[in-house]
Amino acid sequence: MTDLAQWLSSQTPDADLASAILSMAAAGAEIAGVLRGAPIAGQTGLAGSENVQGEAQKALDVISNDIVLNHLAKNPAISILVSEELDEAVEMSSQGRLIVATDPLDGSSNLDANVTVGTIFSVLPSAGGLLQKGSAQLAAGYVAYGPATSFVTRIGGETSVFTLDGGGHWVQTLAAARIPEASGEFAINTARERFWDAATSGYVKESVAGEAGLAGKRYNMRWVGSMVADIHRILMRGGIFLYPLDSETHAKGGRLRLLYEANPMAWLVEGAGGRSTTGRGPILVVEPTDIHQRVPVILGSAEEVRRVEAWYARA
Ligand code: FDP
Repeated sequence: MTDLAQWLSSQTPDADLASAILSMAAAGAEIAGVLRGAPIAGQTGLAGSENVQGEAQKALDVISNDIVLNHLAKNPAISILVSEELDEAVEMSSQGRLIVATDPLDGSSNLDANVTVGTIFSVLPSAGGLLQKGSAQLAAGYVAYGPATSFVTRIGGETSVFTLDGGGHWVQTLAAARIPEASGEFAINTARERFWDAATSGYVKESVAGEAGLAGKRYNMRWVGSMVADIHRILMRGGIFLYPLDSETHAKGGRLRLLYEANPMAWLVEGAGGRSTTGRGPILVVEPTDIHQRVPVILGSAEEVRRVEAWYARA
C-alpha cells in the first residue's frame, strides 16, 4: 500500500513542498486525536467551557490552531503562516520558501454535535508574497475528521485521498478522485433563500422542480454545514456546493474565505475534474486584497457548475 510520503516522492522533486504537506498531515493526525477524546476531556468546542476538573478549556479551534502552528514552526521550509484564527500573518523561518494559509478547524459550529469537521490548507511560494491568486498555489489539501480521518491533497496533478490507520500512518485509499461530470445533489443553506440573487434562486428552483423542471431530472439536497464534509462528499460521488454572494453577505464580499477555504477547495475540486466559480469568473483567478478576504464559492460537478454559470450569464 502506498503511504503519503511515498506518494509525495512520486509527485514532486521539491523536498520543501513535500515537507510542508507532511507537516500539515502530522498536525491533522494530532488534531484527530484531540477531537476523538474531546467530549471526555470536557472540550465541547465552546470557548469558556470547563473540563471535569473545573479548569477553563481553550476552544478546539484555538487548540487546533496551536497544533498547526507548532508543526509548521518546526519546519524550516515555512516562511509565513496565515490562519483564520489569527488576525495577522505569523512570520516563521526567514529562509523558508513556502507560505501556508490554513483554516485549522473548519465547521467548528458542528463540534458539539459530533459532526465531521476539518482542517484546510493552501501552500504558496514565499516569493509571491501574501496576496497571491489561487492559481499560484503549489499544493493544497484538507483533513476530514469523520468516521474515518481522511487527508486529501493535490500538488499539480491528481487529487489523492489518504486514510489515517490505527498506527498513525496515512495510507492511500484513492489514488485519483474523479468528480462525476453530472450529479443530482446540491448543497446550499436554503435558510438563506430570502437573501439569494436571481441566479441562485433560478438554479435552485430549476433543480427542485425535478423531472418536470428545465433541468429535466430529480435532485436531492445534502447540506452538512461543514465545508470540508460537504466538499468531501462531492469529491467522492459528485454534486455541487454553493455559498454564493447574497444580499446579506454582499458588503463583505461573500461568506467563505478566499485564501484558506475557497482557493484550496477549488484547487482540489479542479484536480478531480470538477469546476469552480464565484458566479462571475473562476475562483482561482480572484486577486486577493486582504489575507482574510471573503468570496462567493460555487464548486463541484462540472455540468452543475456550468448550469449556475449560465444563470449568472443571464442575470
Ligand atoms: P463554521 O463557521 O462552522 O466554521 O467556514 C465557515 C463554515 O463553518 C463552513 O464550514 C460552512 O460551510 C459554513 O460556515 C456554514 O455557514 P452557515 O451555517 O452560516 O451557513
